[in-house]
Amino acid sequence: AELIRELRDAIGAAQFELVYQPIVRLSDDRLTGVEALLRWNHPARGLVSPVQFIPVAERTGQIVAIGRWVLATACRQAASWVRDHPELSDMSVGVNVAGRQLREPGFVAEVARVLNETGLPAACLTIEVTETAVLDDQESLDALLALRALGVRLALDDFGTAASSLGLLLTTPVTTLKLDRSFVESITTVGRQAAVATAVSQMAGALELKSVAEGIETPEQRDLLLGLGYEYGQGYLFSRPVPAERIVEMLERPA
Ligand code: G
Ligand code: G
Ligand code: MN
Ligand code: NA
Repeated sequence: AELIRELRDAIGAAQFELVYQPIVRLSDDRLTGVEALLRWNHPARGLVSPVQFIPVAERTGQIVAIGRWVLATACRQAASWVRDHPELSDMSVGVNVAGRQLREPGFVAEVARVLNETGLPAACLTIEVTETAVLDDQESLDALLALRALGVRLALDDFGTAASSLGLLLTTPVTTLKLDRSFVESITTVGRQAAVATAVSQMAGALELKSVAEGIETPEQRDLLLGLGYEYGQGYLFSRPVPAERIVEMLERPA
């Protein structure tokens, strides 16, 4: 209950912050995008993980206000990167969106308004939803179709961890699959993880979707996933989530 009250005050008190984790092209480690990740600097508790407060905010509906702030902040930031680095016209910023936000009436209109106000090209925004967030309902599907019609990209996050994965590929207009890091963690050439990772990348290829492998921590994992057909990767090997200023440095001094 205390957390709920504190969450209510957190936006006004500017206690939220976004960090950005690079998404790189695996063939050359070049930055091709970032994922925005929310951090809560609580005055007394210190840094509170989204794992702790996002589920609470979803239950209370506070996720809608928090999500609005995340979307506007990430788009404003990305618009400035794209403006200052014209070579970045293909880059995208990934914004995580909870099921409750997606189904909120007016969510698509808000995305359209934020793109318009910040001047961020629609293709430079990737809305990341988990398989479980996209319930098998008309509201979710309508929202995804409308976002896609705006030109926004759609990523299925944590792909492979929920029961409904495959059906969603047929019913939703996703553009990107993000292979969950549980498949990457202990991947070896001969193991079961590699078999699943291969199947996912082949499916992505056949459906003309981008494939991103998450949670890459070692060069061995990178090489293996590249060999299995993954074009993009994300993980501590390339960079932890970092403040916006660090992304600017990476952009201005490419690897
Ligand atoms: O960055 P970290 O590993 O702490 O993120 C933990 C979880 O919180 C991840 O599943 C991530 O998708 C989720 N998360 C991070 N930022 C946001 C956000 O802005 N909105 C939503 N809905 N989830 C987020
Ligand atoms: O669910 P989602 O994919 O949005 O979660 C992103 C989370 O994964 C963030 O909290 C981020 O800090 C975490 N993460 C990113 N890269 C790595 C990695 O290489 N290893 C591990 N263990 N976690 C990672
Ligand atoms: Mn994500
Ligand atoms: Na994930």
